[in-house]
Amino acid sequence: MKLDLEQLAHLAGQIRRDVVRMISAAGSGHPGGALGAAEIFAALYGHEMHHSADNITDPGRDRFFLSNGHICAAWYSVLARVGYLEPAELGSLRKMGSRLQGHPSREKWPEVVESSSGPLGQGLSVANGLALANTLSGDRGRVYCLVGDGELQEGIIWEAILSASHYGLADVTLIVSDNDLQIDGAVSSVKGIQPLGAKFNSFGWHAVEIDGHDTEALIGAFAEARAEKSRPTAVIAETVMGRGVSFMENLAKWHGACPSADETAAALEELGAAPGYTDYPPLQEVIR
Ligand SMILES: Cc1ncc(C[n+]2csc(CCOP(=O)(O)OP(=O)(O)O)c2C)c(N)n1
Repeated sequence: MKLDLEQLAHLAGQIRRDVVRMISAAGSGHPGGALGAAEIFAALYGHEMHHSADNITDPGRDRFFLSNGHICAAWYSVLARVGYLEPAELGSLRKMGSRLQGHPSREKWPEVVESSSGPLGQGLSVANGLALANTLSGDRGRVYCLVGDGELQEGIIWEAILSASHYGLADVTLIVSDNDLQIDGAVSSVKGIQPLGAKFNSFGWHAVEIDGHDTEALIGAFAEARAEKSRPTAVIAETVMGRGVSFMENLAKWHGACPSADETAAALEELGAAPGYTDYPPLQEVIR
């Protein structure tokens, strides 16, 4: 799927509206990081990754790991928008028995969720393992892993960062949603992790630092990663928690809070929802 920049902007907008509606309907969830990653998901699934909803388990497909599992509302939304599930199913987020658990569950959705996530820091280790297996088997799908910057405060992930460069896993692209906020406030005040670019470079990675809301820059960074043949690439994407909803932007409170009915209506209006917007429109109406 190769959507153009205008279509990707529509897709990112729809992801944001879905995120707000899904979390509001569920009564709980994590809107801040999900809203901040809308362009990342749009660029990955709408342009960069080799994948098809018509052949979900194609062994040569590119793989995606959502290591910061709490922002899964945005992931489920983009999956719906590119054909992996009916948009109406998005309304089942966090419901008993749903495939769309509050943190991605491989048990509930094995064809899509490569590894369950929620406990932070683990995704890159599994992604590395898959990339290594791909290298050994000659099956050359690329591997993408998304993490939050607060997640980089976990020790395990730095071991995985070392492993990826040690094994020369050039097919691994790690995307950091770098919003300087986590559950307890500013990442820089809880436990600083900067300068990230210099850290990744010194750990043997190719680091690219971009505006994570600039879809063209994301596409360019992914192309750079694809051209890199000996080192893994870290795309350090500067993002804004709650992006697109003014009263949520840059506030750690919205890491994991559910908007009230009034806040939901205000957020949807700000995100460009049509008056009386109640359903989950199909893809054709989103990327027209
Ligand atoms: C191992 C582990 N420790 C703590 C938590 C609790 N926790 C959930 S999200 C979060 C903050 C993550 O921050 P960040 O990755 O920056 O995500 P954002 O707030 O930007 O969505 C924490 C500490 C967890 N899920 N796993």
